[in-house]
Amino acid sequence: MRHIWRWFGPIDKVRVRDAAQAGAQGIVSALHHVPTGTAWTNEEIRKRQDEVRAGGLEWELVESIPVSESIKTMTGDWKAHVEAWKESLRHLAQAGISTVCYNFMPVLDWTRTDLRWETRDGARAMRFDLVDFVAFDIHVLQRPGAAEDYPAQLIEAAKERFATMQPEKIAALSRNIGAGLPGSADGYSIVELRTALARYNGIGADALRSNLIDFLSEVVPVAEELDMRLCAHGDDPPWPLLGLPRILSTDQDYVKVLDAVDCNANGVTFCTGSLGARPDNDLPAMVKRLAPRIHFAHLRNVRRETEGFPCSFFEDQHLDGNTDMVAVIAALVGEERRREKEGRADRQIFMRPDHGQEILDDLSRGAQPGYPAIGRLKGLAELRGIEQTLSHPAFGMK
Ligand code: DNO
Repeated sequence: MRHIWRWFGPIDKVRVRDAAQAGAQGIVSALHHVPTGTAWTNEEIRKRQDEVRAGGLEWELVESIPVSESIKTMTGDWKAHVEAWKESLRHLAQAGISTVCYNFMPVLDWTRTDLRWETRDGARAMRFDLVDFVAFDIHVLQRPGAAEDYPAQLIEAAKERFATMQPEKIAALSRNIGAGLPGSADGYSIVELRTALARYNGIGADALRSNLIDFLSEVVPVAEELDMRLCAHGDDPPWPLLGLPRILSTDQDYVKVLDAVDCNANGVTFCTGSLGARPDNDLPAMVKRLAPRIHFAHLRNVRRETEGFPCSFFEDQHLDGNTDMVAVIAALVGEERRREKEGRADRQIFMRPDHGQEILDDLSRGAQPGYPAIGRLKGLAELRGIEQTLSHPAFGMK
C-alpha cells in the first residue's frame, strides 16, 4: 500500500516533516479554507503543493472536496456547485493529483460526543456515547419527534444523564456534535443546526441515494476523462443521526451506488473505523467484495461498548478494538496482488493510519482532535509491520 498522512495545511500543529519522520510516503490534504461550492483554483492548489513539498513530501490525494448541502438536497445553487466540483477536478488533474475522497453524509460529517476521553492508561481517545448523544438530540437540540427514534430505556437514561449535565458539558457536546470535527465542511450553532435539518424534511434514504447517483452521473464521467478516481467515504457512525438518512453504512449500500455508476472512477474510501462501529459489518468480507473499487483505505479500530447499534464506542488503538485488522490488511494486500496480475496502473492502494490516540507528547501539543503525531506514528508503524509481514515470501502469501 502507499502510506500517506493527513495534513490539514499550515494550521496543522503536526508538520509535514513530522509525517515524513513517522514513515509516511505522501500527504493527503484539502483546501479547507475555500468555501464549499466554490472551485479550487490552480493558484491555491499550487500553493498547497509547495507547502507540502517544503516538508519533503508530495500532495498525492485529496480528502475531501466537500459536497454542499445544496447538492445533497438538490436545491438552491446545486447546479453551480456541481460545476464548481468538476472545475476543481480539472484543476487537480492539471496539478497531477488524481484521487479524490468525498462523503455524502447529510449535515454532519463524522460525529463524536467526546474528543479527549481519558483511557485507562491516561491516553486520550475520541468517543461516541450514545446516551450523551440522545440527551443532546432530545433535550438540547429539542428536535421534533426525536423521542420516536429511540427505545424507552435509552430515553430514560438520556433524561437522567441530562439532569446531571453541567453547562460546560452541554456546551462541549453542542460544539462537538454541531460545530463539526476536523475536515468537516460546515459548523452549526443549535439554531443553524435546526435549520439545516429542516432542509431534509421529506428526504429519506432513497431520495438521498438518488441525489448521490445523480451527482455521480455528473462528476464521474469528468473524472474518467481526466483519468481520476473518486472514492466515497462511509458514514461515521454508520447509522442515521438526528433523523437524517445515511446511505453509505453497509456493504449493500456501497454495492447499490457502485452498480448505479459502474466504472472504476466511481470508487470507495474504505474506512474501517467508520464501518466498524456496526457489529453486522464484517469488514474483511466487505473489503473482499468491494476490493476492485477501493482506492483509499482508512485504517483504525473502534471498540464497541454496548450491544447492537446504534451503540457507544471509542477509538481504540489500531490493533485493538473489534476489527480484525490483520484480516483487513491481508484482504487489501491480496487485492493489490490481483491488480498487479491484471496489469492495472492503479495497483497500489492508498492507505492512511486513521486517527490515533493522544499519547506521550501528543498530550501537550494540541493537534487537531483525532490527528496527533505520535498516536498516528504508532498506528502507522503497527499497520505497516503487518503489511510487510504478510507480504514477506517467508510468510507464504502469494
Ligand atoms: C474523520 C474523517 C472524515 C473524512 C470525511 C471524508 O477523521 O475520516 O472527516 O475525512 O468524511 O470526506
